[in-house]
Amino acid sequence: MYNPQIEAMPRNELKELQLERLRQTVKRCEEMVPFYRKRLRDAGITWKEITSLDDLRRIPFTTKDDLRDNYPFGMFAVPVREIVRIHASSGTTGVPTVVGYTKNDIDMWSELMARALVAGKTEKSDIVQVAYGYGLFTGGLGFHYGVERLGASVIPISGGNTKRQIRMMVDLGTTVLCCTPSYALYMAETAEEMGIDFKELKLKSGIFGAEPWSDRMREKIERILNLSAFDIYGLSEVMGPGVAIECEHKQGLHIFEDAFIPEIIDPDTGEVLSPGKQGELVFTTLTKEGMPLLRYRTRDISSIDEGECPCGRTHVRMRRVSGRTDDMLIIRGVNIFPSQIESVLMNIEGLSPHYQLVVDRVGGLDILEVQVEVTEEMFSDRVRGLEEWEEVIQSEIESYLGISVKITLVEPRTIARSEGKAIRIIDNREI
Ligand code: DLL
Repeated sequence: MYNPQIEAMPRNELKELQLERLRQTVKRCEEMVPFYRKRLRDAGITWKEITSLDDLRRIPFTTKDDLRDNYPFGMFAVPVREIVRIHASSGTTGVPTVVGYTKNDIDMWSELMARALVAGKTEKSDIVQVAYGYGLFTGGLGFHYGVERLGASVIPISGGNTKRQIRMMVDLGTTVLCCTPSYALYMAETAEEMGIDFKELKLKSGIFGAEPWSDRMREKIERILNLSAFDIYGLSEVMGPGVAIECEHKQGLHIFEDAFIPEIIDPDTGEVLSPGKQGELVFTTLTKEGMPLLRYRTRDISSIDEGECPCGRTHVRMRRVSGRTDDMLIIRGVNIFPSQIESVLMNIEGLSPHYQLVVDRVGGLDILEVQVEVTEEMFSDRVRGLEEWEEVIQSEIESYLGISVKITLVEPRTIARSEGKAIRIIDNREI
């Protein structure tokens, strides 16, 4: 379903298409969504004045709080009777965010997901196991419709029941696995316990996303699961999975620019940053009817690469998301993302990929504890005892981050496994 007419479109044509779609989207927002009508009026702009893509900057940002304030249907740009599907994100802070899709939205989403699957080396002849959760979460159904659109065979197994996942993989000859990277690792561990070697399975591709993961984690997953792993990005507010995906070169994720305009901003000032600079990702949707969004602040940290990609796709790439502005830990003044610690851990040969960060405040001082599970290699290491292992991990992390951390080796299997998004941080500090 690779669509060269769109994915390899010359950039000037792509920009014309974006401008036309942007005008239509702003018009729709202005006419159909009271929230946007007021926002745009207050900012002194109307869709008629959008004559170049640069005019986008005149439009105010939309935030998660705006969606919460308009819960449940206030951001919809069509009457509810035209909405054919509703998803919601659980929202860690209480109020969920609701997203509505028209029939055309589902159609476009399916097409983008089919394109994403092709970028992740999936073909019509493949058997695709969708182990993302089905339900209000967009992962399961988003992938499901994409696989059907592509014409491959989908196993809609959803998340959980890990032994059955492995059985199905063996019995049905799954060739493409779709789940979170942390769940993929959990599956690997379960398969080992079941005496099943991934080298004997037919898996060739894995399409993993919904949470940050590092290149080191990718290497580990590729080695253990014996497949080629692709990073897929998306968020429910903007659509779901399929906003961006890596191609075979794995040098960033191509953003489907016929459907979304990406920007990178300084999260503190809102200033738009130039290509290559790291900041917060912002998206404007270009085709959505049910819930179009103008300059939605994702809180995800990334940067944009406008360089050419040898795959031939002309759509820009975003760097892998390193974390969220709200996941950033500030420990004694130093900003730390869990993914940075993950990269250091994954660089140390023989370590377990299961880790957790615990933050505490003792006597006014923030303490960052990194819990890592002991592995067989550590137990049987004749050169280094466990204490020395702790010291090695500690000095690697400290030299990378520049702050002191506490390392705790914990028994195997004590860090909770995830069948969906992994929880990496336990913050015990009182706010
Ligand atoms: O996680 C959609 C999705 C499903 C994407 C399946 C990929 C695969 P939400 O539950 O709304 O939607 O969570 C969105 O998850 O803002 C990021 O912080 C994070 N996220 C998603 N994909 C990635 C990724 C789905 N590849 C939030 N790398 C986003 C890092 C990711 N973080």
